[in-house]
Amino acid sequence: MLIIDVITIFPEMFKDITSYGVIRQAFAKKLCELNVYNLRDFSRDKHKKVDDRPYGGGPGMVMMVQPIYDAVMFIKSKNEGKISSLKNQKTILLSPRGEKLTQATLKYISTLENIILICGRYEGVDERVVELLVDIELSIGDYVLTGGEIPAMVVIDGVIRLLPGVVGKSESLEHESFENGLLDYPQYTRPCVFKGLKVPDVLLSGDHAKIEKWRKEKSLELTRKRREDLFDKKS
Ligand code: 4G1
Repeated sequence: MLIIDVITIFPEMFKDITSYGVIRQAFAKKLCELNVYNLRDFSRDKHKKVDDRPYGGGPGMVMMVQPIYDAVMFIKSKNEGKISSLKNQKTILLSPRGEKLTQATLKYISTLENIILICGRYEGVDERVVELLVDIELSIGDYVLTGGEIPAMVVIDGVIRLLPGVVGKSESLEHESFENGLLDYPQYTRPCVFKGLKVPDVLLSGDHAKIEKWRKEKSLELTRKRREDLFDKKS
């Protein structure tokens, strides 16, 4: 059972993420738990303020350390007794300067008992959050976003499908090619012809050895054309 705790100023953004498809089934089967905390509930300010102006000046606002510190401590004490070892509890900050999220990182996270995801907003968080609380900083990629909430949802989605019992054996084999470091081969379903475009004959041949060879070739060809970085790692 993976316990996922999220700290955000926009908890409503997470309302629906457990309602669809295999993620919904995972929660129905109680293979994981998601708790979303409103950072403002940990503010000590009468206006529930959680951000302030940056020391040294400059544009925008910075998320204050105290509400985040109190939220993490609250979550850790709530989870005491629910987890077998503190080594299996990690506090993760979603941040553009984090290590790039990969399938290998998701696999590692799927072995943990508790992750506490901190979502930044504004210009980011006070550096003492990182110094005092954060075990891992993760980034989903190099582009500018308005907050860490969508990156946190990416981690949640990617990690839940890896939990034992969530995705069946055959469905998980479907993405074996990417886990092998290659892109997926092209897929087709009925009809056999659509607007003059025909499904490749080999897929209708019933020759499973030939089909497998064709798919392998297509995977390699697509990876070489579109993702030279992945292709070079293979050879
Ligand atoms: C400098 C992208 C700033 C963004 C350079 C991927 C982006 C969290 C992520 C930013 C964020 C680059 C992520 C930027 C993210 C504070 C609140 C940080 C939002 C914030 C390339 C804004 N993966 N971005 N800054 O986007 O949190 O995890």
